[in-house]
Order: sequence, then structure tokens, then C-alpha cells
Amino acid sequence: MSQEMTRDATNHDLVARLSARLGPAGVLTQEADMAPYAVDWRRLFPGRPACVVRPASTAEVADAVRLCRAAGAAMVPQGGNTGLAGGAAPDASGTQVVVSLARMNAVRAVDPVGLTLTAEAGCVLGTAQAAAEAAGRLLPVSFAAEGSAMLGGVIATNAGGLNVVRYGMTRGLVLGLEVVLADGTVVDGLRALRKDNAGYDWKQWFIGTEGTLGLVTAAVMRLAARPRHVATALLAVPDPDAALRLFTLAQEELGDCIQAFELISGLSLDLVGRHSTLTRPVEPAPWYVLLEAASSLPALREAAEGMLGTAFERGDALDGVLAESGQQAAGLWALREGITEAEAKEGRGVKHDVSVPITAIPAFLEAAGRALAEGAPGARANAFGHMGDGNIHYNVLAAPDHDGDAINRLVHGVVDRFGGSISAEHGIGQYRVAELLRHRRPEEIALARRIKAALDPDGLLNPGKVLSGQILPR
Ligand code: 2HG
Ligand code: ZN
Repeated sequence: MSQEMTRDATNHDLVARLSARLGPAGVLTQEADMAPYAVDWRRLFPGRPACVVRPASTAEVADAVRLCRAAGAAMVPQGGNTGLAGGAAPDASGTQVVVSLARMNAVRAVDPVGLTLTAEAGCVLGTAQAAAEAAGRLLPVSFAAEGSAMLGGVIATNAGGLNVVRYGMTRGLVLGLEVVLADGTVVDGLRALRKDNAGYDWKQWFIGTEGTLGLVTAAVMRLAARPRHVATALLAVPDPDAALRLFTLAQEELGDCIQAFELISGLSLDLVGRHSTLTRPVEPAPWYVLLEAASSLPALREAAEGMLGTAFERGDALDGVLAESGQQAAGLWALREGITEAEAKEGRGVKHDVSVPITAIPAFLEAAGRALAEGAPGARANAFGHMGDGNIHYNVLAAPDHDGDAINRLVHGVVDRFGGSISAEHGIGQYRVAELLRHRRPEEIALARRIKAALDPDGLLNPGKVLSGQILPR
């Protein structure tokens, strides 16, 4: 029998077993049905799964994992498939099983007093946020793809987003986790405890490891009080140094009320203007800051106005608008959240999701700009991101003949000089595997491999993601 025939026979057998256990609604095998699961959002990694399973309960996930393992089939966990690094897409071998958590979408409980929300992995982030809001509380994770991203993926990628400056990354918001291990064991750690130092905090092994160590099936998330007053401002600024001074000013004047501090380049808003009907309500400028503060105390607006007044006096803000209503604030956020789609419509984008110390951002932007002009003439930097977290999306609009890998190396080389990270919030997926190996110490990679070998000895959980088989010299 040829290799292909053996593979088809194995697949056929596995699909039959999975169908017997999950029922016809739980297994997709037709190419058209599988198409949305077969490729990442950016369509950089087109794959071909053996099948897509859609378990409806933790027990079904566990059984699907056992069946796949018995057949030696690799599994690719998938939520809303909104990731930007290809972490949830299968390869093109036709042998991998996509495990979609989409049917496990219940919000199981909201506790407005204990400030927790328990939900399943396939619950859309926006749905979880709405459930918290209905109880008068806030689920603080927020980003542009929240209408499709699912909680399991948010956790598996340790997603960042727009409010990290105040609430931290997803990791700090997960109180309890339920996971299915590579051998099908269900580990139920759905404890709604704010303090729990009893032994290893094992849930951290599954947060940000992109489904390579186990499958997240449910979680208890920490909620926050919902601030009653929000002040949102878009400011035109002359340069990133002025933006950094504004960040300091905002910390002094608004302190712990700052919940977003975003830096946006002029080019970013040009792209949004070109590819959507949105218009900027401030003068054209080289850079912008989108600042949001929130508090339950009514004095917030006065404090925000005072801060903006000082910013104008000092010349750090050239023009600006402080939203008068929730609707106007949403309009300002639409500009910021429209950048990714506008960039995709503009053409080829070589993305970077880097972090450097906050104070180094102006110098980093300057150095990266110089390196790009020298190493990839004609390419344009579309820089924007979460300045308050030191996280810049230094995306490069490149022509078809620009070498994307070379641009990655060039930008990440500058990141190294500033002691930064090559992935601040999007993860490694498939997109950054080689770069991870290049930028993390061999001991760190070796340590990660030991954990991988302990939890997934057969290498069946999301192979090819985060870690590859090789160690490159640094
Ligand atoms: C954002 O900050 C997202 O809007 C997407 O992390 C960034 O498109 C990107 O590169
Ligand atoms: Zn981002």
C-alpha cells in the first residue's frame, strides 16, 4: 500500500470512530465545511485537516483526544480562529484533526460579589463581556477581534489587548482552569479562588502555550468593578517623545485610572481613512495618542480636562478631542480598531508584535525606521500599538519582492538591542517559530522542550507551533 493509501485508511478509520462517539454534528469531513477551519485569519497558512471535530462537552473533548491519540493523529485546538500568528491552523498534510471548541460556548456562572465568571472555551469573548456587563461588572480583556475570538483561544494565547495597562494580560485574570491533557485526562481546576498557593500553579502551563501542552475547555475569570465614568481622548502629537511625556503626565494626573494608552502613527489613520468610511476628528499629524481613563468617581472628567490642558500648554498635544458621549468614544475606538483590517486591505503586511521598555519606544521607533530604510528600501512602517505596555505593532507594508524573513530579522535585531521581546501579545504560532529560536536562549528553549516532552510525549498536540524540532545558534 502506498503511503497515501495507508494515510487515507487510517484517517477513514479514525473519522469513523470519532463520528460514532460525537455524532454527525460533531465531525466535519467535507472540504467546503472544513474550509473556514483550515486556514488562519490572515490566510498565510493554508492547511488541509483530516477532519474537524466539534465536541459539545468536556467529556467529548476527552474522548476525541483519546481516539486521536490511539490513531497517532495530531490535534490542532481551535477557537474563533482570529489569531495573527497561525497558531490554530492545521498543516497541509491531511492528517491533523482540528478540535474546534466552538460548541462549548456556555457562560456557566457569573458571581458579581465574588467578581468571577465561569465560561466554556468556545464562549465568544464579546458574549462573556456582555454577561459580565449584565451583572454590572467588567471582564477586562478587550481587543478588536472580541466579537469572534473565543475564551479558550484568549487563554491559550495569553491575549493582551487594549486594557493591559490597567488590568494586566489574560494570565493574571485566569483564576481557575479546566484542561484536557494529551492522554485524554480531564484536570478540573475550576476554582473561583482569588488566593491559591497550594502547590504548583499548573494552570500557567496552559496559558500562552497555544494548545501545545493541553486543551483548555473552561475557565474561571476574574472580573473587575465596572467604572461609572469613562474619559476617552484622541490627541494629535508631534512625535513619540511627546507621546511618552504625555504618558508620564497621564500617570501623574490620572494615576491608576488610565486604562488604555495607545500610540497610533499618521500612516495608520491614513490607511483607515482610505479603506473605510471613518474619518479622524482631529488635524492630520505624524502621531496620535488614544487615551482612556475610567473611574467610579465623578471627578474623572475634570481631571482629564486638566491633564489635556497641560498637554496643550506644553505643546505635547497639537490638537485633540475628548469624547462627549459613549458613542463618540466608540467612534474614536473604531479608528484604532480598524487599523488591522485597513492594513490587510492595503496589501502585504509583514507584522511584528514587539515589546521594549516603555521609555525606549521613541528610540526604538527611530532605530527601526533607520534599519528599515537601509535594509528594505521602499518598505513603509505602519507602527501603532499599546504604548502603555511597551508593545508596538511595527508592521511593515512591503512590496511583493521584499524578503519578509529578512524584514523580520532586521526589526527583531533592533528589538534585541533594546532588550525587548519578539512577541508581546500575539504568541508564536507558526509565524514566529524560527524567530523564537533565534531570540531565546538555548537553555530557555531546552527547558520548554522538557515541559513539552513531559506533557505531550508523543508530540500530538499542535505540532509545529511555538517550538520546532531544531535549535538554531543565537
Ligand atoms: C491590535 O493591537 C491587534 O490592534 C492587532 O493586536 C495588531 O494587526 C496587528 O498587527
Ligand atoms: Zn495589539
